[in-house]
Parts: sequence; structure tokens; C-alpha cells
Amino acid sequence: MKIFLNSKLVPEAKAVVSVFDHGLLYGDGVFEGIRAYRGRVFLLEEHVDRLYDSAKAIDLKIPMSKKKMRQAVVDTCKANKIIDGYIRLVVTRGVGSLGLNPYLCKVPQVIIITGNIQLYPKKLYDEGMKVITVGTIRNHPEAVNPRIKSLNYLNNVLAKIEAINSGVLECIMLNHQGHVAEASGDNIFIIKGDCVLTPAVSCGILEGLTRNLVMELAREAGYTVEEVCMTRYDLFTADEMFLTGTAAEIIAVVDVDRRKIGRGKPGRVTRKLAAMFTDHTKQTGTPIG
Ligand code: PXG
Repeated sequence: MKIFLNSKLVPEAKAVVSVFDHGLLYGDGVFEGIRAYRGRVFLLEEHVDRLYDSAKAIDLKIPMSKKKMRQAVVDTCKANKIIDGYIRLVVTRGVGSLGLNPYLCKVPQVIIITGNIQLYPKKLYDEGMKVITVGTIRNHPEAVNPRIKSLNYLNNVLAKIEAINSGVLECIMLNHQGHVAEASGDNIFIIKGDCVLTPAVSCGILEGLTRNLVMELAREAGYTVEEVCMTRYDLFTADEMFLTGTAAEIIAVVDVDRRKIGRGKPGRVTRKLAAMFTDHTKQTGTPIG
């Protein structure tokens, strides 16, 4: 496995970063999770754009252009002969001192790792999954804004711990106002009649790229799509529910807090949108070459 580390590809054993890197010491940095399908990088431009926005939001200047970054992703995939796979792009604040001051750090470290990811067992994609609402609320937007895909994922990890310890694999996180925000690493959708509804970005969520694409596909399919503010009432009374994410793709939710959602199995609209999504992954993307 070759890793992209600061402008060159190095063997995995040589891909090491300092213990003084603020990415490790303070979770100070940003990342992206990207998929490749059939030898093409999916939504590459969108992922790189979001990475640079996350970096801008934490006042971190990535030491290379977006164009070079996109090329680096493609080159790393090529070096590792990636056809269907997962790409982790990480930018850390870089080596600094034992003190918070990010401006004392030298250069940001750019890391690109390729591999595979499967978030949930295949069986759950056929049958739908059970989730619970957890006590850990999503970060307040004026603390660490969930729009920033930062290296500090403790908020999400703490939520995930609650889910796993309760016997389910995923959770619903509410925001500081008690409104539905998102899952630990996925966005949430519900279907009510002919409406496809998802929490608005202003509810304090990561603006998922899969989410954005699913909204576009749903509109194309003739559904009314709205970004709204929702409570658990909306989940309990939904006809269907599903989660979206790069790693998760589209997965139906059939049980929330031990209440059956809809008919308790993946619904018609969910299956239709999942099929449209799969088609889209097959037809688009930046060729790895
Ligand atoms: N919310 C959060 C908090 C996320 O971390 C999403 C929503 C979905 O966004 P995208 O753009 O992927 O549709 C994410 C993304 C992992 C992993 O390693 C997690 C994500 C993406 C890739 C890998 O668990 N979450």
C-alpha cells in the first residue's frame, strides 16, 4: 500500500507523522471520506471543495491547490490499483509545540490513504436497521460547527458508543434544541406521503454530499423535497426512513427507539432512491486511469 504524504507517495511503513502533530495532540485538522466505484472517484470535486471549506473554517491553509489535491487523490488510487474502494483524505495542522497555538505549527500535513470500508453488515441493507436516539447531543454550531468535517470526532464517537452499548449499530443525534440532527456518520431522511424530508443544514449537521445527491435524485424522480426542522415525532410517524453517507451509502431504518417505522421493512421510495443512487455511482466520477 502506497500512502500520499506531503506531496509524495511513500510505502505504508514510511508513512509516519510526528507525535507533536496537532492533528494527534488536539484533533486539529480536517478530513474527507471518498469512495471509488468502477475505477472512478465519486464526487471528487465536491469532496475536495468541502475539505477546503472545512480547512478555511478552522483557519488552516492547505499547502496545495485544489487541482493538485484532486490529482493527488487520483494518483494515490492509481498507485494502489483502486477500482472499488475508499479514500481517506486528511489534513492536519502539522508539527507544533505542546500548546494550543495553531499559528506556531509549521506546515499542514496532507495524507491520502486508500482502502476499503463497510460500515454496516450486508444483511442490514436488505432488512433495514434499528437505531436509537442517544443522550449525547450534536455539537452546538457555535462550539465546533458540525459543518466542519474536523479530525475531532469525539462528539460522534461518544454517540456511537451509546448506540453500540445499547445493542444497535447507529444512533440518532438531536441538536441542542432537541431537533433531529443526524446519525453518527450519516444524514437522515424520512418519507411522508410524496415528500422526501431531511433536517436542514441550519439544524447543525454535516452537509453530506450523499444527502445533496439524494435530494437531487428525489426531485428528478418527481418527489417534493424539503429541508426542514424535525423532531422525533416526525420519525415515529414517517412512512419510511433511511440514512445516507459516503461510507453507509443508502440504508433503510426500520426501527427507532424500539418503535417500528412504517411497515418495519425498507420502503418503496427508499429502494427506488437507492437504485437511482447506485446507477449514478456507475455512470459518473473522475477516471483513475
Ligand atoms: N454526517 C457526518 C457526521 C459524517 O461524518 C455524513 C454525515 C455523510 O456525509 P457524506 O458527504 O459522506 O455523504 C458524514 C460522513 C467513516 C466515514 O469512516 C464516515 C463518513 C464518511 C466516510 C467514512 O465512518 N461520514
